[in-house]
Amino acid sequence: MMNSQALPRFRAPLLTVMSVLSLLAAAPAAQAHVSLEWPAAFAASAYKASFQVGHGCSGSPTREVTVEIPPGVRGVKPMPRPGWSLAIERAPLPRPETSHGRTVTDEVSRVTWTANTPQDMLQDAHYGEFVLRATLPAQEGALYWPVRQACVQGRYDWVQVPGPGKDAKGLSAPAPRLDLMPASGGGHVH
Ligand SMILES: [Cu+2]
Repeated sequence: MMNSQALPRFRAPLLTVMSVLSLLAAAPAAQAHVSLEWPAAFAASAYKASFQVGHGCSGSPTREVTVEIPPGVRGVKPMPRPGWSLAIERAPLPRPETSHGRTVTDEVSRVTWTANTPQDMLQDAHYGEFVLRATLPAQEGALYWPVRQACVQGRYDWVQVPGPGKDAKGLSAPAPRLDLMPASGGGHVH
């Protein structure tokens, strides 16, 4: 006989695993344009955001990629790329926060990778990843990461966000989307 008290506890992780699997199954459709390698994560967890760039601008090589950090994302650390310069912009927080016993008043708001020379640029025939690490907000739901891709000729601004209750179908330049699922419990994250 099944213990009725154990059931809800058992059910939640199962649903979570299933929703992760269904999101992962849906991922290949989003691999054109710029998308996140892992499109789902737990709220309030440490997350490695890997932005996948699959093509240039109508054949022109990519020379710069900028990621705008969504509200509530903390502790952003971008991964350097050989041959590319990193620029990190910070902005004041709405109100000061405490992290590791220290008061924090600003946070990374934008990260830009720029190719140092034409040889370092990402050719249209090649595939590239632009990576950062951060702590995700505690609020579950969709989190959009606007990305701007500049090429030698032309650019794409992957910044479109679907309206409430709509999906990204029909958007020509959707912003990469991360689905935050309910946090798996407390814990200390960096
Ligand atoms: Cu595309």
